[in-house]
Amino acid sequence: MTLLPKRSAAFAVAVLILLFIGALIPARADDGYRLWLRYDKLPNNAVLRYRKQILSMYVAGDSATSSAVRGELASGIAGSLGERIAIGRDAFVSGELIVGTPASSKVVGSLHLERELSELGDEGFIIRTFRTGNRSVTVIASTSDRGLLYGAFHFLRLIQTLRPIDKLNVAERPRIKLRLLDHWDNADGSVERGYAGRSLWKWGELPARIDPRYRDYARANASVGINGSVLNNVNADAVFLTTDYLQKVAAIADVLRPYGIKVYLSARFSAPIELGGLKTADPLDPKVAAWWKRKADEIHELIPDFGGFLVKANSEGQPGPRTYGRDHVDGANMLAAALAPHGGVVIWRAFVYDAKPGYDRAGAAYENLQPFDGKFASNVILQVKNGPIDFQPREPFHPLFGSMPKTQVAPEFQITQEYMGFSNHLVFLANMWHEVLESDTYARGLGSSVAKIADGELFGQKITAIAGVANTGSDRNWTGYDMLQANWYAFGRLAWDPDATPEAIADEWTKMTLSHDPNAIVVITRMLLGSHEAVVNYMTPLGLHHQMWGGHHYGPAPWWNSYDRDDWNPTYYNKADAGGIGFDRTMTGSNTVSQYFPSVRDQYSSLATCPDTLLLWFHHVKWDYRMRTGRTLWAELALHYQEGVYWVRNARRQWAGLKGTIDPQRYAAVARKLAIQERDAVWWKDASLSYFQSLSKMSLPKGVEPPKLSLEQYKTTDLLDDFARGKGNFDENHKD
Ligand code: BDP
Repeated sequence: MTLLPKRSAAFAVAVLILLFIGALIPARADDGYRLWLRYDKLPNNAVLRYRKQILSMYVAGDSATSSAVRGELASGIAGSLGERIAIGRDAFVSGELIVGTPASSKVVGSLHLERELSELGDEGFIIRTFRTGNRSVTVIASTSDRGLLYGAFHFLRLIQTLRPIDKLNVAERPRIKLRLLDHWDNADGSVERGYAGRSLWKWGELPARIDPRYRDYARANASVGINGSVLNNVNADAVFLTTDYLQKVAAIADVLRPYGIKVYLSARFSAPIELGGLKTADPLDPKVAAWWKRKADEIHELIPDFGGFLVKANSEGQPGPRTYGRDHVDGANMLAAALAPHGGVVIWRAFVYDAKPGYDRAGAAYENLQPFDGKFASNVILQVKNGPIDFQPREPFHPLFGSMPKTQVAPEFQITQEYMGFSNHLVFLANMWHEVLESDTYARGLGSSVAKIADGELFGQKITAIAGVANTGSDRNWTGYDMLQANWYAFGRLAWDPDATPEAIADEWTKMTLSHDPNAIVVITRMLLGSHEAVVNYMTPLGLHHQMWGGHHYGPAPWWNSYDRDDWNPTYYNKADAGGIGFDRTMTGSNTVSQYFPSVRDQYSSLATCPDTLLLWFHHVKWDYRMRTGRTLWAELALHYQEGVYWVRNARRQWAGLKGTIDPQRYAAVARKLAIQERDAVWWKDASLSYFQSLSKMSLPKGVEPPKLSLEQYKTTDLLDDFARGKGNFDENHKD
């Protein structure tokens, strides 16, 4: 036996120790920055399978988008397979991955794909395996470089989720044309309803310095097909329309452009007064229209592919055409005329509600906008929130979907969790959005889903759109909570295909972002898929809505009645008293239910057919009303709250079982968040039940844990404390 010299022996021991440690730590610490585009080396068997399929790669074209595609595929494949990939020759050589348009690539040009590709549009793509004899190549083809970009990300997703790639035959096109992220970011770097740090846009240093993060933001969006970003808050500051700011916006647009993303701005309707020195912003005043026209020209000079304006008008104190005695159509069409020569659009929000005696806020947007169906210019889109009140944990679909067949109606979802525990609670929103998108409006009889309205299938609108209010910020992991990256991802996937299932999205995201461990995948996807129902249960079960603490909207406050505007008070929505609880929106109440098409209206109107999930949305029900289960409404309500709490407790336990299969940094971060969520879920249940019990005077059913504090304590304690803000001593704050 040869003895190693002393130094090499020590070295060998050190290596062995490192290897041993390496074997114990499943994955190195991960701060979440890379989102679902991690490109870490795949399990060995997958590497072996994929390697012979991707021996070389050829990406045709020399546009900025083609080099983005080249860079992404090179790093994605190299990372996943653990070795660099050879540069290809655009030839039928075995194992070559060829990416190009019929015009830019010899091989793609020879395959006669033109007809098929043109049917998929300029964002669609084909990924297909072609064989001659024993040679096979994989082709990613599109009519445009943008289509290639989406194809490349699709291909990378197949690898990251360990799907077979030896017999590919994929043809995809996005169902919705404008797939937008709305940022509610302010010029001072703050983000309205943002829970992930500061704004991504560093206005102070733009346009001179370009934060490298903008590019990673663009990559993430492109990877899920998002093709537009509205950079600033709907409560808009006119400063964004100054030349100074437009130059900054142009610098961001330059970074996003290669990734197929256009920039849009929220426009303050009174900007002609604030910036132009005019006396009015009356849309019918020729000077006002001329000012906007000049502004649109200036913007397009700087940003030739500028997307357009998003406008919150005459809503929550914002100026709008009605400020000057005009209507929504006057306002929207005037702006649309300024943008039309440049191909820009106006996205007009339907979130308009004015309190008046005896009114029902749930019906306000319909009353305000529906009469204008067919009157908007062809480049105006009406952006309609779901739901009819305001991004609540559960609402029925908005009655404007289906009732404006001659208008381009676009759904607006909220990715940031203003009403669902900020960036503290795990809520996979794909389930909620899917529920809305699949809802049948009956606008043209059975099968008239919101999805078919959004994608233009039902009414044939030319411009279709969908928007999500972003949950991104300057936090290293982008969304403040690693698990909530899933909602950014899911929004993009549903915008691309509104019929995509939450199950498929959860599965993809988990494999790409967190783990390939089979048990971890089962546990995490189950957590994701159950999370929305859980939050509905512990916050607003059985159709309750708008029960949150005023201002920040974090904790529960069903007793809250101190706002002058009644429709900002939770008591206005729960209408709880000694007799019962719920908002009667049927004929005997506000009759807002009549805004729906007859089949839906009838279903919701009748206590016998209204689903339990929307019961208290449409009906005021006695506490001792017998539910389908045979239990009283009171007992059912209490058990739903409890169910939500049980779910979170169980999720915590399940997560604890994953220790060692998830990298330690994200494992610990998620565990902390789940601890906050459990504390909050218990609080929501206890505070809500304490208040409702003070009215129902009924005792809690078996199985429901009694509240620990008095109603007075819940009323005077703000749940948004240091613990919820992630400050203070975690262990002291939370003992189990
Ligand atoms: C409400 C938010 C408020 C937004 C408003 C809107 O509380 O911050 O400005 O929606 O969408 O939910 O305009």
